[in-house]
Amino acid sequence: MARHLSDSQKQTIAKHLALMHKVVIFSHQSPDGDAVGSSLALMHILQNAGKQAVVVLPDALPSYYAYLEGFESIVYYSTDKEKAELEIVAADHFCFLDFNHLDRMGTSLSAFVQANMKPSWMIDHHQQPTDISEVLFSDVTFTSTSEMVYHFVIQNNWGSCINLPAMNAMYTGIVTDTASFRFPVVTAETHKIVAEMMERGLKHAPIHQAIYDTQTENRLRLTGYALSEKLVVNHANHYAYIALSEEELLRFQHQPGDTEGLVNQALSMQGIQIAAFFRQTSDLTAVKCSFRSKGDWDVNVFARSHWNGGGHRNAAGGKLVGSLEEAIHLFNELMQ
Ligand SMILES: [Mn+2]
Repeated sequence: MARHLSDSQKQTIAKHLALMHKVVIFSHQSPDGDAVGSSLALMHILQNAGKQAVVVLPDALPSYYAYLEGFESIVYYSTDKEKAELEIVAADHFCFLDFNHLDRMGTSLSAFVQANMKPSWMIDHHQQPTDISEVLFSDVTFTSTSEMVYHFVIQNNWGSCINLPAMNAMYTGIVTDTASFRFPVVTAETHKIVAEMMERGLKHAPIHQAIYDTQTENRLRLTGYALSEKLVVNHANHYAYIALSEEELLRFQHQPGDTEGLVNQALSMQGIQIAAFFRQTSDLTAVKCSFRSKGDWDVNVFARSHWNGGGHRNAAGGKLVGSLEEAIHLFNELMQ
């Protein structure tokens, strides 16, 4: 772990930069604000450095990220596989942002990338990275991959390539991964970076508004339903969870991102140390899970050990093949 790139890493990066013409930037499944923010930021910066760059994501993003410049240029493997594969084959360099196992892109995209591997950079702040890239910039002490992209660019002296679209994207990643600067991982340096971006013209208020004040009526009602009807609390063992079936999600015409943050609401209750959110996948074969904790309770280990997932100490996710009832049963059993 290092907050700084080594001299040999910088030399490798400079060598790559001299050779690269066409770059594909990847992030993880169910992309969030940091996934899209770090990816679009690096795309803009590489484009300003005279490179062709495109972002390929495994599946759809919440539509409220449409304010980000370059949003419309993103290629989604789930709906535009052919175009994504053409970009992958034609590229001479890959960047992997905000994830550290190729599996996090899904089995099929991961296999295609591996079969067409190029020199690559991996920039990420999750635990236990795989060492598959020529340049691995991995450090769990950063708030977000977006903050790491800023350091990566400054440490390689391409600061002049950071334009307003790149700053909007990086700020989005920092804000969403820190729940608006509230998590312990936020440092004075995080605020200094934001201050520097504001001096260079970043306007923060419209970004908060676009992310947090543009909920649809359906999303707000789904939140209300989940909290009043579906929240299960075990006060004795200090945990709470919400589980939603596909039928319930359809009733509220669920869109990607609509259930984001529900798990944090469960955790916000007095006396609750661990919160979970479960939702059935649309094909009904599996359950997606999110876990949050307060203090030392390590949900990364919990998600890795039992839920085919991982993440950070206080925020992690996973996926279980099986029914919603099976997931809830397992969770209750593990929490005893
Ligand atoms: Mn992140």
